[in-house]
Amino acid sequence: MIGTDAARRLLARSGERERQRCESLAARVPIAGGSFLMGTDNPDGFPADGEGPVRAVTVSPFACDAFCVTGYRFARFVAATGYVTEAELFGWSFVFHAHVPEAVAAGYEVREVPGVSWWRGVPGACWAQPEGPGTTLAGRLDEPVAHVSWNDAVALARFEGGRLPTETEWEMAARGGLEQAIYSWGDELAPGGEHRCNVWQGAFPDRDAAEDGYAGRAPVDAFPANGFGLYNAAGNVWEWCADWFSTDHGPDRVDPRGPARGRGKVMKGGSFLCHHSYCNRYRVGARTANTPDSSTANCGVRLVFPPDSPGRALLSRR
Ligand SMILES: [Ca+2]
Repeated sequence: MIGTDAARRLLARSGERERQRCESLAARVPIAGGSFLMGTDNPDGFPADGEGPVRAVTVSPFACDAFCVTGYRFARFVAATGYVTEAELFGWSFVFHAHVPEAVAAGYEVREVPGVSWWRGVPGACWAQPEGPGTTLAGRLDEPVAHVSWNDAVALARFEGGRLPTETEWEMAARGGLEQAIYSWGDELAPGGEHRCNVWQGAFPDRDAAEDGYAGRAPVDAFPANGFGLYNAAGNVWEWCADWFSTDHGPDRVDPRGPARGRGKVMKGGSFLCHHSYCNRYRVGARTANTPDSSTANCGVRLVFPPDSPGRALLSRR
């Protein structure tokens, strides 16, 4: 278990500049609400995921984290509450195979995952030890926290007075005011040759060319914001949503909240492991799911808050 003291030590070791930077990465942006066209019928997508049909949905106003929750922010939560994540309770989490340090592979019973050759079940991997025992968030507290389950994300939200976004809220915020664009910045993955998100380049899963500058998680502000001020709504880490996953979107078109029950919770946004050849789910209409107690190295969270909640002012950036 990481515990309160270790989280406090992690925070204490960070320098003043890093602390100030990470504090600024807790900013929120207002989302005015209104109607938008949700989902996609794009044939390059995954219709079996329930990406479509495109439907007009109305959303009430809310405030949204401009950035995914950082390791710093999660450390503050643990330092204040002593919260123990499910990865810690289970004793392991999923780490990308190429990111498992040799010392961890040699010293611990790292498990291969049948049918998913790029994941390893790594003992001790958790939010504060992202690649297993001996690894740390020191010096990278500005990366999105990972290895948090849906249940962990809900606990964090309760502590902060927020909640997880519904899938509809997430998608509206991620679209940034663009109607039916493929990505949260437009229709081109890399307009003018400029990378706009942290995904995979090269031959998956063996060689990450990291042409976007990052192999693994990038700082939460690594690329320009979308039209509503959200950073990294595509790629980097998947983001948990409140809804149970279903491919049947039901009749509700005003603040829909998904089905009453299910097996997996919706995740949006794609991750640093997504690649156009096999998983182009960094498209804003794409979606997937995982069970609420699952944790991986490529899933984090972005919270939402009441529309008039006092958030930290968004600093002028780039
Ligand atoms: Ca990358």
